[in-house]
Amino acid sequence: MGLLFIICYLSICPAMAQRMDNVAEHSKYIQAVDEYRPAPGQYVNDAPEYEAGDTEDDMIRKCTEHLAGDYKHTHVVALGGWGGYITFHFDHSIANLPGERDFAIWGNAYQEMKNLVFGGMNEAGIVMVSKDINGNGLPDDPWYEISGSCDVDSIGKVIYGYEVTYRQNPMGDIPWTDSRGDNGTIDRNHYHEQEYYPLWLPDNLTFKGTRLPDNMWNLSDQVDAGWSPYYYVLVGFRYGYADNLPNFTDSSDANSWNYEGCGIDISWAVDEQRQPVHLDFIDFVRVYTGLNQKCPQPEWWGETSTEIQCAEDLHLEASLDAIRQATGIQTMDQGQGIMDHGVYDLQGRRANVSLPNKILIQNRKKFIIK
Ligand SMILES: [Ca+2]
Ligand SMILES: [Ca+2]
Ligand SMILES: [Ca+2]
Repeated sequence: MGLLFIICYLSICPAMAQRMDNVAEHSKYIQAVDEYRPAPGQYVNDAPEYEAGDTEDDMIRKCTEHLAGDYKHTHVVALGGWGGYITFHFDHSIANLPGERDFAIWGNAYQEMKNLVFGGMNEAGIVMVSKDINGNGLPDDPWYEISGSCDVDSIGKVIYGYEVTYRQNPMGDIPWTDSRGDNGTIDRNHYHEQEYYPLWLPDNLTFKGTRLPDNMWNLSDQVDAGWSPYYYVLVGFRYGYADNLPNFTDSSDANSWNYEGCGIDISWAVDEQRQPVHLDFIDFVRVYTGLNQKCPQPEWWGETSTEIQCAEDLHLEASLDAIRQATGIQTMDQGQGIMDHGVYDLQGRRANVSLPNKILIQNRKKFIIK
């Protein structure tokens, strides 16, 4: 136990401490994107735009330019068909507050205008969370899926351990095969003339995860054919996904944030056996398209693809307070009343108080100098 504690102490705490200062210096919004691997789709290579010669790192940087910051200054990023994903982080660890939603992901879902169903353009993305256990700032630690409402509302209809592989077919429909022996295509349309296969990624892209039950209903016979000859809707799921429910509870009120519908409680995280896991903090969030379906009309909206625009910590101050309590480390400015005597490093050696970003000890209290 003692050794474990020391390992945890050395690996987790410095990373947390470096991501924590004063509230004013922190943002509740996405700081940067770590990974971007969309599946093929009509918005891929376009949101964000691929330019000749772009590498995967270039596309990740463009995603950061789209998604970092507040809602007014961010732009939609498309994840393409089933399985396509993005991973991002904040400038601090997000705490899991008991009984509360902890972060929200904003997309472009909306309520269909005839109010025939709950939702209408809901392209649910499955959310995953991860904690930077090894403290290296990279998303290379265990991942846990957020168990959304389909797990309880659609028992027997959710496909776990699903897998899809996409093949290149330049400027043509993109073929896919799945782990159940089915196959299909992501179809081209004349609204989007660019290549649909992510041009910076290799052929045979394979994605693994959970497939949510198809949510597309054909309600064409319920609307006036003069208004629209066909009317397809994507019905919303109750909670626990991205790009599933509208960002606002009242579409005419830009302050009516839909925290209930778009918020995620870290306590919903489950392991591969779908058993709850306890996470006190998370450092990385991943979102992948959870639906594998397309609208059959060639002139309609094609494949279902999750889009996200923004994400935020719903309780920034509480996250920072929780980090302070968890680490017991105070962040100090240079010259903030630290006397240059009786200061030690973690190995118990006399230390120079001007050492930046090192955990030091004085009077049995840990602190870190910025
Ligand atoms: Ca929570
Ligand atoms: Ca890591
Ligand atoms: Ca969408």
